[in-house]
Parts: sequence; structure tokens; C-alpha cells
Amino acid sequence: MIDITYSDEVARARESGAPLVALESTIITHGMPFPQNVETARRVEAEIRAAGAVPATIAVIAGRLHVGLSDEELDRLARARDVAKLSRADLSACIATGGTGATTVAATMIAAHLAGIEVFATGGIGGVHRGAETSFDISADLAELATTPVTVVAAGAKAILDLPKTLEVLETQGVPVIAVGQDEFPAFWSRESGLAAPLSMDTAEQIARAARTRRAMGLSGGQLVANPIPEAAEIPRDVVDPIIRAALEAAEAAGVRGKDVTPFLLDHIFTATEGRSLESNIALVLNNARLGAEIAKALTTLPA
Ligand code: PSU
Ligand code: MN
Repeated sequence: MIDITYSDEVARARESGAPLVALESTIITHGMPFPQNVETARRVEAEIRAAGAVPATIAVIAGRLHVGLSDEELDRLARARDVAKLSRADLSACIATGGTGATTVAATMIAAHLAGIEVFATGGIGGVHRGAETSFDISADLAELATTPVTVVAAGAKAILDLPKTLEVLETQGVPVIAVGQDEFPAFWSRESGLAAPLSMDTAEQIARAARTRRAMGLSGGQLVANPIPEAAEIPRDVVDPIIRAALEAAEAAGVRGKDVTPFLLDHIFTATEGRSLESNIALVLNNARLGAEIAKALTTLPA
């Protein structure tokens, strides 16, 4: 087994069996600008603690897989430029060569599972990009959800992606997609996408039971919990849609490819909305952190 560096807080939680919630670091290094990225990361961790669980932010630092970061490590990561973005394909290479990198949803799921953490909260997942029928650009997050038994809480996926195709791939891969408290699949900044969610549940307890039932049946993979953004933080679709279109055109014009696509689009949208998208993003991540903590707590009440 690979050596994992645990923060003191996470090590104590593992010993006592306290509920743990994993958090990714690509959202910090590639998903939000400094200093809002580190402020948000701290607020998300505080929200999880306030809800009675323990946060475990995951990253690779100087070749070591960290589960739980100190305040200083978090700050350094948030300020750093040119930090590698690590998905399933990059994680082991980064560790083997002594590198430093931030983990995507896929890589965070892998690390969380190695650390025995069953729940992970974030903002949005990667998915099938628009034009994937020619570019083949499909995030490794989707295959990871089909493989690794971690429940991922997100606010759905951004409309920078092709949402119908993303749902199709998740269905093909056998990933349960569970909308929370509504029948529609939420679309990140908006509670609605116009697409029905395959599954819907109302409580953290139900979601925890669903995870354990999958495990009891020997089914591989996790589940995607699609938690709608709080109403007060929503951005209407007619405001976001033209900005997304402009971001996609800019990416096309700049010839952006591969793993640079998602960060490029996110950065473009943050700049174009002058912080409004960032405010919404922060609100939905906090909301997901709260639900993640509730699910983690519910899991501790169920038989293993
Ligand atoms: N979508 C967002 N915010 C993010 C990401 C996606 O709304 O921060 C990040 C996540 O880390 C996700 C990754 O796992 O981008 C997906 O990148 P790619 O499409 O290259 O797999
Ligand atoms: Mn991609």
C-alpha cells in the first residue's frame, strides 16, 4: 500500500471512526482565482466541522499523497502557479517523480477510497464536453464514478458540458445519478437543466443506504449526488448561457485542448461574470459540504 500523509485532524478521525468528508484541490488551483480559492477552501472545511464531520482536503505535495492539509499547505497550494492538475492518469506518475499537484474529482475519489473515506463534496464534476463526438473529450471523472466506491456530492454539472450526453455516459457506465429534493438534474448555477434526473432522494440517510446497498451487492463504483444550488444564489440561465457560449468560442479560437479545456472555460466565465459566478460557486460548494457531512454522519449509523 502507498504511504499516505494524514493531517493530525484526519488521523484522529480515522482512529475514532468519526465521519470524514473528502475535498478536492483542483477546484482550489484551477477552479477559482486567488485569494477566493483559499478563503473558500477554509470556509468549506469550517462548514464540514460545524456540521459534525471532519474535512480531508486531498493533494500531492512533493511526491506524497496528502489526505488532510494543514492551513499552511492549503495556503501554499492556493498561491502556487503552474501546479499540475492530476486525474487518474497522472496521479501515480506525480507521486513517483516527487511532484506536486492538485487532484481532480477522479483522483480525489481514488485517494479518498485508499484512505477509507466514503463521501466527497465538491462543486461540479467533469463530463462529456460539447463536440465530444469529434474531440472525444470526456472527463475521466465519469469512468471513475463507475469504478471507485465513493459518493460524490456536486451541484450537477456546468452547461459548458453537454449535459444530455453526460447523463447518457453515466447511465451506460451504471452510475446512480441522484438529484436531491427534486426530480430535475440541476445544472450548477441553476437548479434546473430541463433534464430529468434518473433518481431522486430527499435525505442523507437514503443516500447513505443506497451507497451501502451497492457495496453489499458487490457493485463497483460510486454514486453522483446532484444537489441543487440554494435558490438565493442561483444565476438565471439567460444570464449564464451567452457567457458560456463566449467561453466556448474563446477556447476554440485559442486552440485549447485536453486537460486545459475545463480550467480555461472556468477562468473565462469567472472573468466574464465579474465575480457573480464565483459567489454562486462558493454558495453551492458550501451547500454540498453540508450535505456531504450529513451523508458521512448517516453512514456511521449504518452497519458496515
Ligand atoms: N467543473 C467545475 N469546477 C471544477 C472542475 C470541473 O465546475 O473545478 C474541475 C474538477 O476538479 C474536475 C475537473 O474533476 O475540473 C475535470 O477536468 P477534466 O474535464 O479535464 O477531466
Ligand atoms: Mn477532458
